[in-house]
Amino acid sequence: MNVVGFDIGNENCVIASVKQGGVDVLLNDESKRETPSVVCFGEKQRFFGSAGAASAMMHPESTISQLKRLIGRKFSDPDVQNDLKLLPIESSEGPDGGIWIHLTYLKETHTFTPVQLVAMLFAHLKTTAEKDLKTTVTDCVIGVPSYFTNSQRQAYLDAATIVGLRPLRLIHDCTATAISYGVYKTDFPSAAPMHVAFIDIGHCDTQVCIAAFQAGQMEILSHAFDTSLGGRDFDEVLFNHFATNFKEQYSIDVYSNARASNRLRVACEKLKKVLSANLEAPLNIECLMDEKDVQGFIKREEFENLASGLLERICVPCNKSLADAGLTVEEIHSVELVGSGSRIPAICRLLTSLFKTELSHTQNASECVARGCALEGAMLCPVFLVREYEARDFIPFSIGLSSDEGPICAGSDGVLFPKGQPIPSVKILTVESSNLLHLEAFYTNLDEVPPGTSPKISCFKIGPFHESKTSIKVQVQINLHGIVSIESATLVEDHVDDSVTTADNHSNSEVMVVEPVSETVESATEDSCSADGTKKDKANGRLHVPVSENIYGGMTKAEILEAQEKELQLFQQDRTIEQTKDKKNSLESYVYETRSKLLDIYRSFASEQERNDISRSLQETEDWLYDEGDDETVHAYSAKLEYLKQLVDPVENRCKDLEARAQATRELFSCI
Ligand code: ATP
Ligand code: K
Ligand code: MG
Repeated sequence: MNVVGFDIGNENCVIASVKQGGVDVLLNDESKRETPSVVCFGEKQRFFGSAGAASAMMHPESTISQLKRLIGRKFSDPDVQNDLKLLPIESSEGPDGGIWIHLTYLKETHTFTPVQLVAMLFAHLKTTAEKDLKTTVTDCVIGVPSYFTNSQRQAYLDAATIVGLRPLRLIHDCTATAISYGVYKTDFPSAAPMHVAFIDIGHCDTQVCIAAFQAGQMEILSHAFDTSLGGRDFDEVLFNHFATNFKEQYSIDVYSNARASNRLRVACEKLKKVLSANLEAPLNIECLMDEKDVQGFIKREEFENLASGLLERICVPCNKSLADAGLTVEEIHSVELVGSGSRIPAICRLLTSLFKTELSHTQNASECVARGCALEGAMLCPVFLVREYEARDFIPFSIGLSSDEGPICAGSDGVLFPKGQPIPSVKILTVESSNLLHLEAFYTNLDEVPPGTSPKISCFKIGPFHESKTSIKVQVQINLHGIVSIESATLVEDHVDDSVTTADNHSNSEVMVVEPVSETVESATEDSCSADGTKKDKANGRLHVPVSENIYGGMTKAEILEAQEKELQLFQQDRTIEQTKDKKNSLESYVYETRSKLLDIYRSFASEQERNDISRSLQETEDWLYDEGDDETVHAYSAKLEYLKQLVDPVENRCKDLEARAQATRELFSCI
């Protein structure tokens, strides 16, 4: 058993795990450390990673990347609409307002949700990890952007569940990086905490966090972000530049042609990378459109001018994270720049002048998130002995809870869990109600959450409990994933409870909020059920009330089961095709090997008749393979192979017999 860390990027995924005391990045089928985040539906099977990226050009309308942009979001969200425009796939609004992706696969139309597609990516990464570690992988820690909403987090958990992964924790990307920074560093000053800024510029987003380090511990002080600012936006600057140029120079409108747009985008991303190492770079694409070859050229300086607006935007989350942490740049000890989108030299220059310090690069820019996830996984998993390390993080968005009677909150602002609330945390509420209690969780401040986010998070039904009016103790938690949930609800039989304190400014006098959180773990082992669904806890005489939860936009158990079944079917199809390819390959190589053996070692063991028969059959099989047998079933290839083996085996056996006898004779002589 092992626990792995996943960094699911919009462009690249990285998997890491703890091995013999250190953290290793796992290798994929091509022995690479990064796996492109691509799912491609080919003619007969799905392709992932590099294979997916390679077949993307052939099947653009059934190749999906940047899935992280779509998961857990609404179709009508303007950001989603912008992203969908960049993908050459067909989509529509699902019945719950979510996104539906439509594609043709195996001559049928299929509809998938982003959760199902992310699940496919997870399945591929799981298999990759299992191949490298040579063991099954279920436990994992997955990095998520700090700006992920409740429904995006839940969507990740659902995707993981569909493919049999068990996330021990969803952890903020920058927090994972901060952990991989802090765990191995020992030279922290003892007097005051050391402040480090982490800036992660990926393919689609920029995340910034400031953390305070001391020996053996780390605390995140602030998270800031731009959800739509990453390497991809720099590609787009180049794309627009050349698309405009080509209109004049070659009279072609790349925008009007999906395939040409796709090719120019890919070329611009390459060009951008070349410009990171060179002061100028050419762009050549053969037959881009209307059978025209195009040529372009750009200097780094010109690119930087074109991208000046993007560069300025990078300062915004950096300044916000300083302000939220209450620190000036002088109080920042070092700035760690990570994420491959940050490799543009102008970004480094800009941040150096903003933070008034040389940037440090102690972290591997593309691997630090996965490494931090693996470390966190090892810390959460009792099997691993990891040095104690305390990492404190918090939720970046304020959350409120309301009943039918109005908001339930600790203060005047209607907030139950304010921005900055530690992950995890629990609060205990005492609410008066009869028969059934409805609670709604919502974001209280829409300026904090990414634009387009719905304030509605989830609703809870507590009960039924057949009593006219009673007090119910509800334990509400922010769990390790940063998701709000109700841990348990119990009937309060004894109405006089000393530990209950009524909050000051309460909109509803019947509702009381209780803190602190010490008595959160209550054993409910010896429960017995009563007729109305409440459970009696014999140990302390409390009655547990059933709680049902509905996360807006989340999947029901039945939907998850259905998705699991569908995934299994798709998986079996992939496997059948893989097995068929393997069988066909073995048949092909058997033909070639046997042919050369006939001229060599089999020569003296086969009669002329046998040699002629075998040769003829080999030739027939080869002809068949190139003709009608090019695309056959696994059984057809097996049958051909068996037939050939029946002809060849007698010769093969004679050959082996003699070899065995020769070996025995040699051994006999060596003994004498
Ligand atoms: P995200 O964090 O947004 O989910 P990700 O983690 O997949 O995405 P990274 O792998 O960190 O993103 O970075 C990918 C981006 O880095 C791409 O836009 C890519 O073009 C860019 N990039 C990679 N190498 C270079 C380079 N040498 N110069 C400039 N940009 C580069
Ligand atoms: K990545
Ligand atoms: Mg990333």
